[in-house]
Amino acid sequence: MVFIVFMEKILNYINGGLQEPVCKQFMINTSPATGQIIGQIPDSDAADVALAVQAAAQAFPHWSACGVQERSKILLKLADLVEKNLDALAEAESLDNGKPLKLARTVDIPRAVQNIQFYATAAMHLHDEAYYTEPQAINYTRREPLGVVACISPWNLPLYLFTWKIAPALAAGCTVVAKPSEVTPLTAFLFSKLCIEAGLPAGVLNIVHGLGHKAGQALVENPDVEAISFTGGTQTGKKIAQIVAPRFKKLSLELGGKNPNIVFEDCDFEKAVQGSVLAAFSNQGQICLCGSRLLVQKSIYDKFKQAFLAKAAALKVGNPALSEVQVGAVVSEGHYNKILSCIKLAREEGGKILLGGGPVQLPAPNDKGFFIAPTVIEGLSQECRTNQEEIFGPVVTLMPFETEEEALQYANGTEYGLAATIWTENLKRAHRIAHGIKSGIVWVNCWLLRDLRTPFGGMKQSGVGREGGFEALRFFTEEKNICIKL
Ligand code: TXE
Repeated sequence: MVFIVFMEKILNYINGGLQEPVCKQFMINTSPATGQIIGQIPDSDAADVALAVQAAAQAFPHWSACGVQERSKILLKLADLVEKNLDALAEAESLDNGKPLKLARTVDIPRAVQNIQFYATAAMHLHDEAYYTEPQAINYTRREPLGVVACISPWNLPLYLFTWKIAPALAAGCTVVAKPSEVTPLTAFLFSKLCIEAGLPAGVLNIVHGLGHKAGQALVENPDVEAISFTGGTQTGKKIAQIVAPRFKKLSLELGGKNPNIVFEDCDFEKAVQGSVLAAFSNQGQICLCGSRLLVQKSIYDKFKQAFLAKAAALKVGNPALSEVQVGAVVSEGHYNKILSCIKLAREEGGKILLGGGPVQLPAPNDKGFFIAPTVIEGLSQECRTNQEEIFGPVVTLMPFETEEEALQYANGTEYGLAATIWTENLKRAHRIAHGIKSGIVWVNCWLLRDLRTPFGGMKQSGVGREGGFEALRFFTEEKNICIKL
């Protein structure tokens, strides 16, 4: 299949076919790197969600009962098709999101392939428990797929996070209604065409495009949806939790972060600088795992600051299509304005801008794009809003600390608890700090090194539940214990 991504009229994927929304209303989709219109997005509402949920409910008995091998075979075929279309999908992702094409080609799309392959095979290894209740009974526990589930994904890693949710749900035997972000709907649409090509039975996966408060909320509220797997902002997560709590739906929330990146004086200096730049500015800082608070031990603070600034200043901001570009456009005009207002706030709070601090003006065809220079700020207190609130852009703060206790106090001093990175060559210190940090993920001397078998998720306001490995398969299934009297 050859995709033509320019001026794409996106359609919903419901019951195995592509269709316009019931209301026939569309929104425009723009490329953040040029400001140009690149297509139309269905403005779906509760009527489309109802059709999708109905299709998923009809598909559930067969899909859940056909056996894990059958599901695995189709999912692996789908993974192959995504791999075959890697270039076109990467181009679409870069066009839609503003991220460097190279990043989409080497990270986003390959990871989407891995997500599907991983869960297509992992599901075959999910085992049940059995207990011999001597001498009178045998108990065995069956994990049953939940039914119709909702997967709601964000715009920062569109196909990567979309497949990270739907793959375990489908592999576990659930049928899915998915809502990709309205900001970056393109690759999910192209993916729906690949589902048709792969022979995924009608209704097993349904993709409804539209606004969060409209299509998304209708999906969350739908009484026939058994569980919600959501990745996005903490405020949206709270709203969803309020809706589903009285309905006792299962809920997995992957939310924001304000992650500390802690550099000790005994680190491997070059690796720490290199890794910290990557953690700060990858994907324009729009990854919930980005290290946006750089905590550096006082004895090496000045040396580290100079080296970090030099590396960050050398990052090439520009047209995402060019292979030498490392920082592309941020995702939308709204988000661009949000990030700029955060930088303004940092100034008002007394922050000193060491690097960047505003937009980058590029020549045509990117003169109307949303580019922000990698920005480094120092001189702010731990308690100020800039150090407490998620900015989700290419903006980091630098803070010195003296002792381990102080580093831990700063690291844990926000309402978030998603990820942390520690740079030290002292193994005992690495363990001590890793154990003291309240976050779901801790990286030592690396960042974003992922093994899909490991639990992934946040503490505190960063979320509820864990994705990854068998955790996700357990989320999409429910135990039933069967006790047989001998
Ligand atoms: O996310 P939203 P937004 C953070 C980041 C960003 C902020 C807001 O700080 O600045 O969140 O981003 C759907 N019912 N992250 O506004 O709105 C929406 O359509 C059901 C962190 O773009 O949370 C989209 O599909 N669904 C992050 C998805 O939720 C609703 C990734 C996420 O959108 C809904 C992105 C509703 N009421 C942003 N409202 C991460 N953790 O990786 C919205 N949606």
